[in-house]
Amino acid sequence: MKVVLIFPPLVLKHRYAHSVGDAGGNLPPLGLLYLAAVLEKAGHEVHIIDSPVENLDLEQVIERINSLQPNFMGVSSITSLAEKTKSLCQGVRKQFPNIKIFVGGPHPTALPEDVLKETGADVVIREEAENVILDMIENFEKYAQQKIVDAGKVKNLDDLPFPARHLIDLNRYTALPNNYKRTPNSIHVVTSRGCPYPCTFCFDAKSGFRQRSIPHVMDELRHLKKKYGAVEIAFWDDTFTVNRKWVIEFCETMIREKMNMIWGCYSRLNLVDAELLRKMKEAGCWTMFFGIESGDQELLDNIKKLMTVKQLKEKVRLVQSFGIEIRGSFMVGMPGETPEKARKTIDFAIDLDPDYAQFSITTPYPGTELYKEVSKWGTLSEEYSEFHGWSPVFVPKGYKSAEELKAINREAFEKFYFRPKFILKKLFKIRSWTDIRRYWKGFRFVLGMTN
Ligand code: B12
Ligand code: SF4
Repeated sequence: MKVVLIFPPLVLKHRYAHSVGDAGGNLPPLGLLYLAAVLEKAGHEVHIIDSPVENLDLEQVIERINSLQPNFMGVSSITSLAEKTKSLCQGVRKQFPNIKIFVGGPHPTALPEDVLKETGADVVIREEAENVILDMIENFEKYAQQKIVDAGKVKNLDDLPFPARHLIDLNRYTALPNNYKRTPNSIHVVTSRGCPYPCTFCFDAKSGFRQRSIPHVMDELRHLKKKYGAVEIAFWDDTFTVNRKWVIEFCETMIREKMNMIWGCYSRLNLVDAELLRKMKEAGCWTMFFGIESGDQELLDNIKKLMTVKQLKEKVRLVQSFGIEIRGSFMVGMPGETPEKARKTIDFAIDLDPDYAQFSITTPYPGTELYKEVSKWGTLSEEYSEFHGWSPVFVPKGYKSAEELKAINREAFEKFYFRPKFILKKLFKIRSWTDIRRYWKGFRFVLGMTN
């Protein structure tokens, strides 16, 4: 069978709600590449259309489908792309009625009935589709009768083949400027899925943590080094350090095997300590992303952060003492927030002084606890195309308007980045042309966010 798997069109300006220059920040669509690998292993022909990266609009995607004439089309959807997913499915259904259509990804997982109705797809698959995709392609009628299929979670991640990266041009993917050091074409890997924590705004809260074995991950890293010359890896696990013992062993293996790769990861501040950080640094870790969220205890409690402001500060200082760069993520427009409380968060960010800070606007995605209880905290827009983290779709009761929240978001970027201390620190860190290029891109990104 011929299967085409698609990520719908999305331009950078819409994704960030501001003009951010050529910031980069595209990563290979790992979910689709895993599904492709499962199908290819069984002998099916798979094509990937990653519209944002290939700069395709809906018409061009449909032209591509026309030239490919697949038997099946699978579309990946997130909330901000619900409308685009609908137009794509309806357009293809109209022009090519013989193509069987299925959709999946976070948004269809959260609202399967709505997505089924709007898109007119034959099948909506919830959750991790590797569990069912092959059987669905080979026994489609059974699934078409069921319409909504719950694939559940993949229990043993070692059973999965490596993502089919050969189906895309990796050179087209460039990381955000604060996310690479040696080469913009940083390659990303996921060693675990799910997160055991309960943050109310997060789509992956309490999603059942599972991790690959170290030999399985090392095999993938060796393959990436050999085939693509990978010298830098970004681990995009939700929370890389949930299993401390695993991380220590992994680091020891990286050191023992002299992998000579530098890497970064996402983590939680309660899940790092001195010994762990020392090992990570020794094994090549140079940057970590932490959700810090707020400098106000009440706001942290409202989202079930399970940490105190004091703990957050102590742990940030600890990571800084190891010379690992910190990308701190803060939120504005949190449940219970007022502009005064948001300013407390901005001051906290400045006091912590991470290497980079992002101030996203709280977005209660369907499927999250916050989405379910949102009326308790404020008002929510139904304009799904704006659900990407940079538009004030949710206005807490403590704000007069969405405009007021937008202004606080701008203020946060301005106050954090346009500080002489921050600018000087960056200038002193310049070591190469790569640094100059990425700081320039980063500067244009911040300028965009403050306009
Ligand atoms: C890596 C990542 C990115 C990367 C790569 C995105 C990509 N193209 O894959 C980058 C940095 C580019 C990115 C950008 C954005 N992201 Co993002 N991202 C993630 C992250 C952290 C991991 C995704 C991942 O690779 N998981 C591992 C793979 C194996 O799982 P998966 O992608 O979910 O795919 C599985 C299932 O979902 C399903 N599936 C997925 N697609 C399809 C398609 C079909 C047909 C089927 C049947 C099944 C299926 O099967 C897959 C295999 O099990 C998730 C959080 C998370 N843990 O899921 C957020 C997440 C997906 N991102 C999110 C958002 C909001 C965005 C942005 C809009 C943010 C922004 N404004 O910049 C943009 C969108 C632009 C874009 N091109 O995606 C939200 C989506 C929430 C929502 N309901 O909309 C998430 C859930 C994070 C969150 N805030 O909670 N993201
Ligand atoms: S925000 Fe981070 S720690 Fe909290 S549930 Fe989501 S992935 Fe886990």
